[in-house]
Amino acid sequence: MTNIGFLGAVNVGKTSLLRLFVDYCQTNNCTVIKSDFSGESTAYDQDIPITTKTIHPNRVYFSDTETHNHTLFAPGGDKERAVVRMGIITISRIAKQVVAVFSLNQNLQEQLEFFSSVRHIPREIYVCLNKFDLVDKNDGLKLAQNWEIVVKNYFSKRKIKVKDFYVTCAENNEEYKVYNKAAAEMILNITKDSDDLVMESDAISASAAI
Ligand SMILES: Nc1nc2c(ncn2[C@@H]2O[C@H](COP(=O)(O)OP(=O)(O)OP(=O)(O)O)[C@@H](O)[C@H]2O)c(=O)[nH]1
Ligand SMILES: [Mg+2]
Repeated sequence: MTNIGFLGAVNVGKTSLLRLFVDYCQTNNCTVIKSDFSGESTAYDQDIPITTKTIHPNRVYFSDTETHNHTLFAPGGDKERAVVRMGIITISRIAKQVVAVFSLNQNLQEQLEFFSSVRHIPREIYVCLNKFDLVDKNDGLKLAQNWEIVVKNYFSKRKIKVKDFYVTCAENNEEYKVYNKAAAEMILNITKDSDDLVMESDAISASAAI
């Protein structure tokens, strides 16, 4: 079984990517065994929900196309809150595969600072440049290419290799369907890289744990 973690600064779209993956599994060749989004907290303004924020890591336990089971975790990105920070530390330690998520319409340096505060990161990771829809009309692909260089350099200084970059849109959007699909397929590609298989009994106990 593989534990996969989405790590990234606040609001970059980690939870949205997780939800998108659940939707994708419903129409494709993978099965969601259990999902838990109870870590999400909603902020209200006069009874009207305005934003949501992840407090405890959200998770999806799923079976891939070859019926190997995996758990995908998305902790919150607000490292200033102790309880959220605890989730980041825990997931960064238990995840065998990490996807570093960036939002193309937020400050890049601040997002890199988030990773500087995460001590334990696997030697090889994947990077997802999300919210492409918000920058597309402003030479978005060029921006993504420039970010790839900066992000790759940042991680290589920490002796971490970026195995692959994915440009994604986690917001369901007809116009960006191909980028939505890329986001979901990224997860399945990553699981293929893992040769750590699950025994049936492990699957049942992990399922019971979430
Ligand atoms: N336009 C657009 N909006 C997005 C995209 N991904 C996420 N969002 C929006 O960005 C906001 C934050 O998304 P979340 O998925 O909650 O971000 P997060 O990284 O999980 O946030 P924390 O867990 O609190 O750090 C929400 O309003 C989403 O609807 C995207 O690709 N495009
Ligand atoms: Mg979240």
